[in-house]
Amino acid sequence: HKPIYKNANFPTDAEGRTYHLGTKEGEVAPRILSVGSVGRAQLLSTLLDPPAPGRPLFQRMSSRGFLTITGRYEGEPVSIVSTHMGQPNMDFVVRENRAVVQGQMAIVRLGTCGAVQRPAKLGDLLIATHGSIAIRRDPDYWTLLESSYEPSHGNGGGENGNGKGSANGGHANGANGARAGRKPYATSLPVPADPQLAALLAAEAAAVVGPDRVVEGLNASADSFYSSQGRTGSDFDDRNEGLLGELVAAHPDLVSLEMETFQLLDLARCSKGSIKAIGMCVALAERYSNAFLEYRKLEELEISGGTAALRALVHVPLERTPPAATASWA
Ligand code: R1P
Ligand code: URA
Repeated sequence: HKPIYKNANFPTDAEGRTYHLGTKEGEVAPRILSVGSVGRAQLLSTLLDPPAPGRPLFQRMSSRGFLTITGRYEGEPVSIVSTHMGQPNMDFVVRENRAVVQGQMAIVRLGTCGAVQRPAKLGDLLIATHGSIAIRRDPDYWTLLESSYEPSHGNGGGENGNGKGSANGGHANGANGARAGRKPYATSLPVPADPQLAALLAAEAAAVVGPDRVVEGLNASADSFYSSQGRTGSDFDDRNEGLLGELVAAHPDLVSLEMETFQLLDLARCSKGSIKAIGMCVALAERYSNAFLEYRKLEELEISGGTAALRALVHVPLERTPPAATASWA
């Protein structure tokens, strides 16, 4: 049957299930491991405590392909949620899980990423202890490159746009003025990670893989795998040849480049104290050498990272709220 959604502001169906993740109160634990793919969620669910008789793992795949698995790790309820890729998907995961969980939450992302500079190397676990910055392609930069562009209002095109027939020379100069100082890629200020969760995760990661394979620093989350991560090619006019160099020069502590951590940390920062969050990634690519990890090695690293993430999740203190009486894991 097709669900009927009520309330366009925050749609839920008649059972209280969210619109994209499809879960309701009682199905999701306050401690969440967010992973990029369904396969990683299924792989890491093998680390959970064996289901007790009469208490199987909870599993639900939503119509949009978000998989939620809820069970226990070291006796503590946890959920593993496949998040897919990019900031809008992380937005669904954080907001829709927040809506179906009572009390304080902890969310750890385990992803893959590019290692931006040494000492981070292939296969290392890179932890966003210093927080995350967002990198966004600014389409206005290209719009304003077109000489036919004509700002429709006095200064509608940007900070220096002079509009039609301006004193400094008509259409093209209007666009030039609007373009002044604009860069093809905009970077945000950093948002912080939860320091307690970061310290726990770093200690657990070092215990699992050894301290020389854990690197802490700043993360950058881009709005593309390609352009805004500085990947170059001839099909598009991306103007990103200098991007990686500029990022490293501006942020000497930058270690990882991927696509979701910023959104997680930004929403946690705006959660009125109700979400503690951190991101960790397996370095799948070395952006400084162009090496890419052999894919057959990834599973073992996902298990290592997942083990560290689950341990940190169950050990971080949360202000407790009794679970809903209907909780499948209660
Ligand atoms: C791109 O290939 C994807 O891999 C990284 C990026 O953040 C993006 O989601 O993370 P995941 O492996 O968690 O998906
Ligand atoms: N995921 C990304 O987003 N970038 C990389 O370089 C590798 C994985």
